[in-house]
Amino acid sequence: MQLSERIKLYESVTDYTLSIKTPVIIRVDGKTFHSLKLNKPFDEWFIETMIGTAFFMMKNIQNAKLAYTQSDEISILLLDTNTIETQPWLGNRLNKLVSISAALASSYFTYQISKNKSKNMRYVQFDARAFQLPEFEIENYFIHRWRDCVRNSILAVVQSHYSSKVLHGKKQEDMHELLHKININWANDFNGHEKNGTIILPEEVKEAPALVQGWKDLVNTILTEKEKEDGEI
Ligand SMILES: Nc1nc2c(ncn2[C@@H]2O[C@H](COP(=O)(O)OP(=O)(O)OP(=O)(O)O)[C@@H](O)[C@H]2O)c(=O)[nH]1
Ligand SMILES: [Mg+2]
Repeated sequence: MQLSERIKLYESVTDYTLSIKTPVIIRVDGKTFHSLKLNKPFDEWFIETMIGTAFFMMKNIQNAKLAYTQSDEISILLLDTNTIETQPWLGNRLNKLVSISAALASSYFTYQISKNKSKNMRYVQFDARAFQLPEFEIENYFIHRWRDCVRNSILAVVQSHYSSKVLHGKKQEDMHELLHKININWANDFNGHEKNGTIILPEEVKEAPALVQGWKDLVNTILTEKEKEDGEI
């Protein structure tokens, strides 16, 4: 067997391709972002930069219908179902989906941090995963990430006032109680992104896909590309 043929055979073993016409989720997550020097419990620059990163990814990912960002992660929903001819992004080749997504997020975020004099310059990395879910689980996937957001948000607030010793074994209701004792009301005192994360829609769509309507109403912090350009965030 010719050398070129042989090498192609080795490469092809892990050249996985996802199914066409089946929803794809890509999630990127910042690597060791706990070590970035950020304001506690929430860092406004960081939140804006994560939202900017999500917009940048949406612009560069074909068939991206919605992004959801919370904490240091961004989930993107891709649907190649506009028409029967619609092609999947990068042919749905798994290695390409994850590597290009991680590169988009890492390069954009690194550029932003390099422009901010008050943050230590760092070449940041995002990991990425891509997978498929049946349509009926798409909303459940986003509910699952949103619950993670709410849990982390309450924890971040309570941790900025109480030691880990006091918080050991405490449930979410107990944490709310601890905050009430010091006149903090998580539900009223923090903005939409800080509590629920942010949904980002492409400008030409303006509407979240029907399959996530219930979850969209729970999050209720929604931005379109147009709003970003108008400086509304
Ligand atoms: N201070 C501060 N930290 C934040 C904010 N948003 C996210 N983070 C940090 O980002 C981390 C995200 O959690 P993880 O992704 O599990 O932690 P990680 O350090 O990035 O670790 P890996 O993802 O496993 O590499 C949180 O633990 C926080 O430390 C913020 O607004 N302010
Ligand atoms: Mg992380």
